[in-house]
Amino acid sequence: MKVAIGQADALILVDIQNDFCIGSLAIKDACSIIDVANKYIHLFEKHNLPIFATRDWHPKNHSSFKDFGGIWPVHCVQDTFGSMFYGGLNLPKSTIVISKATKAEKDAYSGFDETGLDNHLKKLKIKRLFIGGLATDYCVRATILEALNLGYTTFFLSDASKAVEQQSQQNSVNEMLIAGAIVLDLNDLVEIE
Ligand code: VGL
Ligand code: ZN
Repeated sequence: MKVAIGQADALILVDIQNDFCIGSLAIKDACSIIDVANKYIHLFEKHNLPIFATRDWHPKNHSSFKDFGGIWPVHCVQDTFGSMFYGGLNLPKSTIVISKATKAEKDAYSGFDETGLDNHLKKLKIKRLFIGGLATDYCVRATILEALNLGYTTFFLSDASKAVEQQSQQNSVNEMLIAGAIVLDLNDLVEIE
Protein backbone atom coordinates (compact mmCIF):
# COMPACT_ATOMS: atom_id res chain seq x y z
CA MET A 1 0.00 0.00 0.00
CA LYS A 2 1.11 3.56 -0.63
CA VAL A 3 0.71 6.39 1.86
CA ALA A 4 1.49 10.02 1.06
CA ILE A 5 2.79 11.96 4.01
CA GLY A 6 1.76 15.55 4.46
CA GLN A 7 0.39 18.10 6.89
CA ALA A 8 -1.14 16.72 10.07
CA ASP A 9 1.37 13.85 10.15
CA ALA A 10 4.00 13.28 12.84
CA LEU A 11 6.76 10.75 13.39
CA ILE A 12 7.08 9.19 16.85
CA LEU A 13 10.24 7.19 17.55
CA VAL A 14 9.89 5.18 20.71
CA ASP A 15 12.80 4.63 23.13
CA ILE A 16 15.71 4.27 20.71
CA GLN A 17 18.13 4.54 23.62
CA ASN A 18 21.52 3.01 24.38
CA ASP A 19 20.25 0.49 26.92
CA PHE A 20 17.77 -0.96 24.42
CA CYS A 21 20.35 -1.02 21.59
CA ILE A 22 23.67 -1.93 23.21
CA GLY A 23 23.14 -1.78 26.98
CA SER A 24 21.53 -3.63 29.87
CA LEU A 25 18.30 -4.44 28.02
CA ALA A 26 19.75 -4.73 24.53
CA ILE A 27 17.19 -6.05 22.08
CA LYS A 28 18.39 -8.53 19.48
CA ASP A 29 19.13 -6.77 16.17
CA ALA A 30 18.00 -3.41 17.56
CA CYS A 31 20.88 -1.72 15.74
CA SER A 32 19.46 -2.89 12.43
CA ILE A 33 16.57 -0.41 12.71
CA ILE A 34 18.81 2.65 12.96
CA ASP A 35 19.45 3.17 9.25
CA VAL A 36 15.79 2.96 8.41
CA ALA A 37 14.80 5.11 11.40
CA ASN A 38 17.19 7.72 10.03
CA LYS A 39 15.46 7.53 6.67
CA TYR A 40 12.08 8.21 8.29
CA ILE A 41 13.66 11.12 10.16
CA HIS A 42 15.08 12.51 6.94
CA LEU A 43 11.73 12.28 5.19
CA PHE A 44 9.76 14.00 7.96
CA GLU A 45 12.43 16.65 8.39
CA LYS A 46 12.48 17.42 4.70
CA HIS A 47 8.74 18.08 4.81
CA ASN A 48 8.94 20.10 8.02
CA LEU A 49 6.79 17.60 9.85
CA PRO A 50 7.20 17.20 13.61
CA ILE A 51 9.42 14.45 14.99
CA PHE A 52 8.87 13.17 18.51
CA ALA A 53 11.31 10.90 20.35
CA THR A 54 10.12 9.22 23.51
CA ARG A 55 12.57 8.01 26.10
CA ASP A 56 12.29 5.65 29.05
CA TRP A 57 13.49 7.94 31.84
CA HIS A 58 13.65 6.12 35.15
CA PRO A 59 14.89 7.25 38.56
CA LYS A 60 17.59 4.89 39.84
CA ASN A 61 15.21 3.20 42.31
CA HIS A 62 12.47 2.57 39.74
CA SER A 63 9.89 -0.06 40.65
CA SER A 64 10.30 -1.85 37.30
CA PHE A 65 13.85 -2.87 38.30
CA LYS A 66 14.36 -6.34 39.80
CA ASP A 67 15.89 -4.94 43.00
CA PHE A 68 12.75 -2.89 43.56
CA GLY A 69 10.19 -5.59 42.84
CA GLY A 70 9.98 -5.34 39.07
CA ILE A 71 10.87 -7.64 36.19
CA TRP A 72 13.62 -5.71 34.38
CA PRO A 73 17.33 -5.20 34.87
CA VAL A 74 18.33 -1.64 35.69
CA HIS A 75 17.90 0.37 32.48
CA CYS A 76 17.43 3.90 31.19
CA VAL A 77 18.32 5.64 34.43
CA GLN A 78 17.92 9.41 34.05
CA ASP A 79 21.06 11.26 32.94
CA THR A 80 23.20 8.16 32.37
CA PHE A 81 24.74 6.81 29.17
CA GLY A 82 22.13 4.06 29.03
CA SER A 83 19.25 6.51 28.81
CA MET A 84 20.78 8.63 26.04
CA PHE A 85 19.39 8.27 22.55
CA TYR A 86 21.52 5.87 20.52
CA GLY A 87 24.37 7.85 18.96
CA GLY A 88 23.74 6.67 15.42
CA LEU A 89 20.21 8.04 15.44
CA ASN A 90 20.21 11.38 13.60
CA LEU A 91 17.64 13.24 15.64
CA PRO A 92 17.39 16.86 14.51
CA LYS A 93 17.62 19.73 17.01
CA SER A 94 13.91 20.34 16.54
CA THR A 95 13.03 16.88 17.90
CA ILE A 96 10.43 17.01 20.65
CA VAL A 97 11.65 14.76 23.46
CA ILE A 98 9.00 13.01 25.57
CA SER A 99 10.18 11.46 28.86
CA LYS A 100 8.09 8.70 30.42
CA ALA A 101 8.04 6.43 33.47
CA THR A 102 9.81 9.13 35.45
CA LYS A 103 8.27 8.29 38.83
CA ALA A 104 9.80 5.52 40.98
CA GLU A 105 6.48 3.98 41.98
CA LYS A 106 4.92 3.70 38.55
CA ASP A 107 5.97 2.10 35.26
CA ALA A 108 4.62 3.46 32.00
CA TYR A 109 5.02 1.79 28.64
CA SER A 110 2.91 4.21 26.61
CA GLY A 111 4.42 7.44 25.40
CA PHE A 112 1.08 9.06 26.26
CA ASP A 113 1.15 8.06 29.93
CA GLU A 114 1.29 11.34 31.91
CA THR A 115 3.64 12.95 29.41
CA GLY A 116 1.56 15.67 27.75
CA LEU A 117 2.15 14.04 24.35
CA ASP A 118 -1.53 14.11 23.38
CA ASN A 119 -1.81 17.85 24.15
CA HIS A 120 1.32 18.54 22.20
CA LEU A 121 -0.02 16.70 19.16
CA LYS A 122 -3.42 18.41 19.45
CA LYS A 123 -1.76 21.84 19.53
CA LEU A 124 0.07 20.97 16.32
CA LYS A 125 -3.21 19.70 14.80
CA ILE A 126 -1.67 16.30 14.16
CA LYS A 127 -4.12 13.62 13.03
CA ARG A 128 -1.91 10.76 11.88
CA LEU A 129 1.00 9.15 13.69
CA PHE A 130 3.82 7.10 12.26
CA ILE A 131 5.20 5.09 15.16
CA GLY A 132 8.18 2.76 15.44
CA GLY A 133 11.08 1.97 17.73
CA LEU A 134 11.79 -0.23 20.74
CA ALA A 135 10.32 -2.45 21.76
CA THR A 136 7.48 -3.67 19.56
CA ASP A 137 6.03 -5.85 22.32
CA TYR A 138 6.19 -3.22 25.10
CA CYS A 139 6.45 0.49 24.57
CA VAL A 140 5.69 0.61 20.85
CA ARG A 141 2.65 -1.61 21.35
CA ALA A 142 1.35 0.43 24.28
CA THR A 143 1.93 3.73 22.51
CA ILE A 144 0.14 2.55 19.37
CA LEU A 145 -2.85 1.13 21.25
CA GLU A 146 -3.26 4.38 23.17
CA ALA A 147 -2.86 6.47 20.01
CA LEU A 148 -5.71 4.49 18.43
CA ASN A 149 -7.83 4.92 21.53
CA LEU A 150 -7.25 8.65 21.38
CA GLY A 151 -8.52 8.69 17.81
CA TYR A 152 -5.32 9.08 15.78
CA THR A 153 -4.88 7.30 12.50
CA THR A 154 -1.90 5.19 13.46
CA PHE A 155 0.75 3.54 11.36
CA PHE A 156 3.16 0.94 12.75
CA LEU A 157 6.58 1.26 11.15
CA SER A 158 7.48 -2.43 11.00
CA ASP A 159 10.98 -1.94 9.60
CA ALA A 160 11.89 0.57 12.34
CA SER A 161 10.82 -1.66 15.25
CA LYS A 162 12.13 -4.72 17.11
CA ALA A 163 10.61 -6.85 19.87
CA VAL A 164 12.22 -7.98 23.14
CA GLU A 165 10.81 -11.49 22.57
CA GLN A 166 10.87 -12.57 18.94
CA GLN A 167 7.82 -14.74 19.68
CA SER A 168 5.69 -11.87 20.83
CA GLN A 169 6.47 -9.73 17.79
CA GLN A 170 3.69 -11.33 15.73
CA ASN A 171 1.20 -11.33 18.61
CA SER A 172 1.82 -7.66 19.19
CA VAL A 173 1.43 -6.85 15.52
CA ASN A 174 -1.82 -8.82 15.36
CA GLU A 175 -3.13 -7.00 18.39
CA MET A 176 -2.26 -3.63 16.89
CA LEU A 177 -3.90 -4.61 13.59
CA ILE A 178 -7.10 -5.68 15.32
CA ALA A 179 -7.13 -2.37 17.18
CA GLY A 180 -6.92 -0.55 13.85
CA ALA A 181 -3.25 0.15 13.23
CA ILE A 182 -1.90 0.09 9.70
CA VAL A 183 1.38 -1.72 9.17
CA LEU A 184 3.84 0.12 6.93
CA ASP A 185 7.43 0.06 5.91
CA LEU A 186 9.60 2.69 4.29
CA ASN A 187 8.71 1.54 0.76
CA ASP A 188 5.07 2.35 1.40
CA LEU A 189 5.69 6.04 1.95
CA VAL A 190 5.42 8.38 -0.98
CA GLU A 191 6.25 12.05 -0.96
CA ILE A 192 3.90 14.74 -2.12
CA GLU A 193 5.17 17.99 -3.50
C1 VGL B 1 10.57 -0.88 27.61
C2 VGL B 1 10.97 -2.66 28.98
C3 VGL B 1 11.11 -1.84 30.06
C4 VGL B 1 10.32 -0.36 26.23
C5 VGL B 1 10.70 -0.03 28.68
O1 VGL B 1 10.70 0.79 25.94
O2 VGL B 1 9.76 -1.11 25.39
N1 VGL B 1 10.69 -2.20 27.77
N2 VGL B 1 10.98 -0.52 29.90
ZN1 ZN C 1 11.66 0.83 31.41
